[in-house]
Amino acid sequence: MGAIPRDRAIDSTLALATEGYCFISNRCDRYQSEIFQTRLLFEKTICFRGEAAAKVFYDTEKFSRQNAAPKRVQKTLLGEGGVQGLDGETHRQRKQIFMSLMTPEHMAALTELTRQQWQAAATDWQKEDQVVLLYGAQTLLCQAVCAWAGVPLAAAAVNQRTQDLAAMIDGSGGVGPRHWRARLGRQRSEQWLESILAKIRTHTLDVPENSAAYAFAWHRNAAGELLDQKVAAVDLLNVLRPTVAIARYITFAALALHKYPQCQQALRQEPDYAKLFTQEVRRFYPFFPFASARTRQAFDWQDYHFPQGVKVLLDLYGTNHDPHLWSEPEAFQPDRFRQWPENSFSFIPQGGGDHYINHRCAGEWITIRILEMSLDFLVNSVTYAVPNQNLSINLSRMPALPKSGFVISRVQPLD
Ligand code: HEM
Ligand code: MYR
Repeated sequence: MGAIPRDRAIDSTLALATEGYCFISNRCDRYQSEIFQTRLLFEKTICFRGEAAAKVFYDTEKFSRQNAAPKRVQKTLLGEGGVQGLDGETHRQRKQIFMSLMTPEHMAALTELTRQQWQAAATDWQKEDQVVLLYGAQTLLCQAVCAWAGVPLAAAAVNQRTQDLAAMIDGSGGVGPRHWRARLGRQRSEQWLESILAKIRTHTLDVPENSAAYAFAWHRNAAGELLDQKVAAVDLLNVLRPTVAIARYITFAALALHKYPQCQQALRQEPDYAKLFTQEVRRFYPFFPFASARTRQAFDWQDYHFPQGVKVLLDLYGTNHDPHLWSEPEAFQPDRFRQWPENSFSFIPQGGGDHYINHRCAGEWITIRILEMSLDFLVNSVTYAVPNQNLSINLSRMPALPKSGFVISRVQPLD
């Protein structure tokens, strides 16, 4: 057995805060090893990256998600009692509720609702001097996903609801005010959804049978029991919040269109180019840094021993930028996906493995569809200018964004 290389510092939490998305890769490079052990939040933690690491990380015999995410991330981004912390059969059944929403027809309905919102937004934006694309996209996605999910959203409430959902995402890796805004956003959002679920359950609100609100209100477990109302709210929120998070990918996509204008030409000329471009946006830009789990029992993997109950981080960003897997990983090249053999363990922006059995993102397919649709809209249905602004991305801030949120001006919808 080899020893897992050890990070020199007593605790590396501060280094994680300053190195952000590069924290794991920096140490892999430093120790010439795809795996190392460190201490984060005063807990021994094994970090690794790459295809082989992802394969073992998604072996459900070896890893558990119980008590895997830090409390502060549960209080903000994830919530407590939701699908992300479940294992085994309980996880599979809860995950199925999400996956049952992902039929091609139902996903197409969300894409269409989103297109309509884009159209309405672009018409409004004509009257504005400038629009921050991140905020605009968040708002239109919030409206589209609420309509899709059967969650009533009054026009007067759109801004507050959007801000609360966005705060949970933006504050997930933050401390101080960012963290507290995220907590408040979660508290208000959970209360809101609990009251909607209560109305559905008492038949004072009617929602379509194929909607997410209906699915979480009426799901029964093997014993015939409904979900606890708070847990149902947490998981309904697990549909709304991440759909609003797609605005961040849209912002990165707009940045890529601006930085690599030759891609605009390709997007107009080649119908399939949007697919390649979307994949490269998801590979290249920093979003979800790493996934966390705990070992169920002790086991040996490759040359290394993993003790029972140890915290393990799989580097999602680092695997997508792994020089062993990607040529010129720091170059934005949609064409690399032309001959790309589908692989659930080397390209993992939204987790790896199987969508039904593992914790891989339930919304990956709708993320791709909405991104492709939004790209098409930005390239073919609207014109805009990009004024001077700070577009730099700070990789030590998690989650990351272009600093300005991508400001656009002179928005003009095309007929
Ligand atoms: C899980 C990323 C959009 C619903 C995840 C995971 C990641 C991720 C990294 C965890 C993988 C793991 O733990 O192994 C993203 C990113 C998105 C996005 C970057 C871009 C906006 C969405 C959307 C939905 C969604 C639109 C809507 C349904 C979920 C759910 C889980 C999840 C329910 C938990 C799955 C489970 O624990 O089994 N996502 N996601 N996500 N995502 Fe997403
Ligand atoms: C979602 O809302 O579930 C989808 C996207 C959220 C991405 C947030 C990125 C997380 C930043 C740091 C958290 C540390 C995770 C252990």
